[in-house]
Amino acid sequence: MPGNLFSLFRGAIVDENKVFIRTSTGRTLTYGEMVSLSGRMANALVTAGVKPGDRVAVQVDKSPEAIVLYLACLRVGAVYLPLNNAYTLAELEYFIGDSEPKIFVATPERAGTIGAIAAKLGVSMLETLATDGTGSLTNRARGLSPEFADVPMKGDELAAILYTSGTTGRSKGAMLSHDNLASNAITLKDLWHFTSRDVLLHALPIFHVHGLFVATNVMLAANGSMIFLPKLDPDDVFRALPEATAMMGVPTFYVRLLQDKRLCRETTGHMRLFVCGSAPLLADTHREWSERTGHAILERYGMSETNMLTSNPYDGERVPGAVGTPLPGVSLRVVDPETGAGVPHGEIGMIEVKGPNVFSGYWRMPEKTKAEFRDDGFFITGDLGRFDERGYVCIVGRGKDLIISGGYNVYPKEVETELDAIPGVIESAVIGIPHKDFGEGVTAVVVAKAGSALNEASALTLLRQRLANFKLPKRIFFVDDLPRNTMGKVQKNVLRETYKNIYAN
Ligand code: MLC
Ligand code: AMP
Repeated sequence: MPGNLFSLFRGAIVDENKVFIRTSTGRTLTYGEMVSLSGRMANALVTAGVKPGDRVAVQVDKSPEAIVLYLACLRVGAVYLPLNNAYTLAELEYFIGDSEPKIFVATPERAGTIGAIAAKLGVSMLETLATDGTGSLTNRARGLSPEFADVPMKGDELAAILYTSGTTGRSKGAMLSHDNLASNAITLKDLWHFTSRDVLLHALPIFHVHGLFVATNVMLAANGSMIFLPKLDPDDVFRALPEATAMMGVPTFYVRLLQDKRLCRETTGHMRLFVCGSAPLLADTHREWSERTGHAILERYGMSETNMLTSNPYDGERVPGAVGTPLPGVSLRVVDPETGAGVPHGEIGMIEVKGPNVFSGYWRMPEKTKAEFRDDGFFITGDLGRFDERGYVCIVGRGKDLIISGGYNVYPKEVETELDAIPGVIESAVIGIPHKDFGEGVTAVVVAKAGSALNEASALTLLRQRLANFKLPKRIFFVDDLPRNTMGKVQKNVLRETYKNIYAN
């Protein structure tokens, strides 16, 4: 492994003049410019007092400079901490308090409000970065030298922290090392045949594993190019397809593009690979995509804590409804969730994993870390699956109370806690209901006090101030009682059955 991950990316550059990122507005950043700008930005971070191990929290819009900031953090040895730009101030307050960043980088529009919270929590530095690359951070970097001696890192030192929500409602920071990220970048580049001739159509957000560590790191390791779209806009996608060779997306991308008449063999004729992950891809969507385009989507499986774990083959059968075989170097076993003993081949159990890609633990949560690792070092994913007759892994459900909506994780407990805090609410239950666009739709069932004037609209208005938009229930139903079993536990399965068809059309 390369020590500092940046040295892997630098070593992969065969052509400095090659475009690394081109935006939908036509701005470009070459590999040579990426190296010099990240050097300047690394110098800017150091002059701002950032030291190896310091956290750099970032909530900005998608831009080439945001990626450069990530790379500058690697070069400095700082810990990059990207935050979803849908997070509310209430959510940010928790992340800032928990991670204690040295510096917070925000969009110019949010700098005022975030600055006030950050200052209250002891973060002395606030910098800005806008989508067009302007802002106090790039101003600071402009006059500085492009030369920067990358800080040597031990492979197990931290490169990034990714917050993922938890079953208790408290988000946990997954600590990822330089080696964790390097191993996946190298493996996936090779497995999916990425080279410097590739152009990746990149419409994902860059604050999660998929858009940052899978898409961007793989392209960096391949010295390939990316077309950066701010979001999944079908018009932008069809404009970019003739120049692209590959795309990575969540199932909602594929579901939405299938609804577009332009999707056919001709419009996808320049592509060599479509990758999907972050949520289950329906076998029907896989089949329909093959029929319309002639391309079999390559589905893979991973998570924030582990990066990628399995993949369907590049050459070979890509099976609808299966996530493929464990990546080289990854050990994956299926066990009885209670005892931890292996289940017979083909039977369903808890998926546990081990490998160079697996994180070292949750930031400042040793108890949580201990609870989610077995004594022999295997990480308990919380996903239920089985091996099929080909040796492919099939994910059949989750042992964790988690909803995945449009590729984003939503833990019911977090939404329930916010609902229960609303005056007039006695209790609530939040469930995921099949949704044709988002895969699962966050749905709340609420018991209100007699005479309360609370309704769906007023509850949503209150929630909107507290929770990121993708966590908001698509529907809230008011009932007299929640169904309970003899132990007094809410029967979410009964609720799921009651509301199962509400998003069918
Ligand atoms: C947006 N909205 C969502 C949503 N995204 N609602 C539920 N789930 C989502 N994921 C809501 C907004 O609140 C808004 O509601 C309305 O939809 C339109 O907002 P938008 O911003 O225009 O959304 P859109 O561009 O349509 O985005 C949908 C999406 C996007 C699915 C394209 O969410 C997306 O890019 N998801 C990818 C997430 C991702 O990268 N996951 C990877 C995690 S890593 P209103 O009411 O305000 O109109 C991981 C590991 C791994 O999981 O294995 O990869
Ligand atoms: P996150 O914590 O956001 O990284 O989400 C990780 C979770 O997404 C995993 O634990 C799985 O439940 C789910 N996931 C990722 N990829 C797939 C896939 N291809 N099929 C089914 N679930 C997936």
